[in-house]
Amino acid sequence: MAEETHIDTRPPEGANPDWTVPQDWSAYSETDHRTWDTLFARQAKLLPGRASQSYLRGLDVLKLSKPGIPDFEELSDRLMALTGWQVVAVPGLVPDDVFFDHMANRRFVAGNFIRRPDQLDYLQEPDVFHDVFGHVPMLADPRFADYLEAYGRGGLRALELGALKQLARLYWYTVEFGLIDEPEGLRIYGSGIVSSYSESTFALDDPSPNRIRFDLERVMRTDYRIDDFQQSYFVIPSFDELLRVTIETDFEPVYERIVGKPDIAIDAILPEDDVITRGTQRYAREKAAE
Ligand code: HBI
Ligand code: FE
Repeated sequence: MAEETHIDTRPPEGANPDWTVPQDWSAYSETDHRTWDTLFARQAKLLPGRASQSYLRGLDVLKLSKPGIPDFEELSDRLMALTGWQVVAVPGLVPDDVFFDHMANRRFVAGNFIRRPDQLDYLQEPDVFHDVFGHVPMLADPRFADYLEAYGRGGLRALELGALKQLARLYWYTVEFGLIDEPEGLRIYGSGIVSSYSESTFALDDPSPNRIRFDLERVMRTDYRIDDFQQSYFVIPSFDELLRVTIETDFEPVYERIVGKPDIAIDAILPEDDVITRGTQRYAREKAAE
C-alpha cells in the first residue's frame, strides 16, 4: 500500500515503540490458515508465465508454498541469509516515518492478521497475504532488496523535504503495481498485482489500461488510485535499471523540478511517453458509468 497514511503517532496497546507486535503464530485459527491456502493456490496457478522470474524464484527459495500462514521467524531466517532482510509483524498501517525507518534497516513490516473468507478479493489494509505473499518474495532478489532499502532511506529524506506524495507515487508504480519487460514478454513484479486474482490478469491482458515505459519524473508526477485497478502501469527494463536510477539520482533536484509542474492524471498519455499500450480506458469508463 502506498497511500499517505494518517495514523495517530502513538503505537497501539501492546505494540512496541516501533509499532512491531509479536506475530503470535499459534493464535491463527484453522480458518485463517485455510484462507491463506485458498489465496495461495489461486495465485500459484495463475502466476507462472505472468509473474517475473525473480518473483517466482523468491516464492520458491523462501518455501512459501508450505501450507498455512508462514511463521515470520522461520521466514526471516531464510530471508536474512539471502539478502539481510527480515519480516516484522505490525497490527496494520504504521506512520510513514516508522514505515521508512524499518525499510531503511531492512525490516519489512507485515500485517499479522489475515482477511476473512468473505473478503477474499479485496481489502483496504495490507494483511499478511498482501504483505508476505505479495511483497516478501521480491526481497529475496539482491537488487530489489537494495532498491527497497534505498527507498526507505529516500522516504526519510522525502519526509524532511515535504516530498512524500512524489515518493509514495514511485513506490506505488513500482513496488505495488510495477511491470517489467522480460525476454518472454511483460511480467508482473508489483505486490498489489501479484496478490490480486483479477488484477494479475487485467494488468497484462486487458486492453483498457495504458502501459508506459518507466520514467522516474513521469511516475513521480502521476496520480494513482487506491481502490480499483490502475489505469496506467509503468514498465521497467530490469531491476538493475530501477536500482541504478534510484541510487544514482539525487531526488532533491527532481522534487524541485516537479513542484512547479501539474500532476499527471491517472489515465493520461503524454507526447513524450514511450508507450507500449495505449489503453482504451473502457474499464474505467464502465466503472464511472455504474
Ligand atoms: N504501513 N503497515 C504498513 N504497510 C504499508 O505498506 C505502509 C504503511 N505505512 C505507510 C505506507 N505504507 C505508505 O504511505 C508509504 O509508502 C508512504
Ligand atoms: Fe503493499
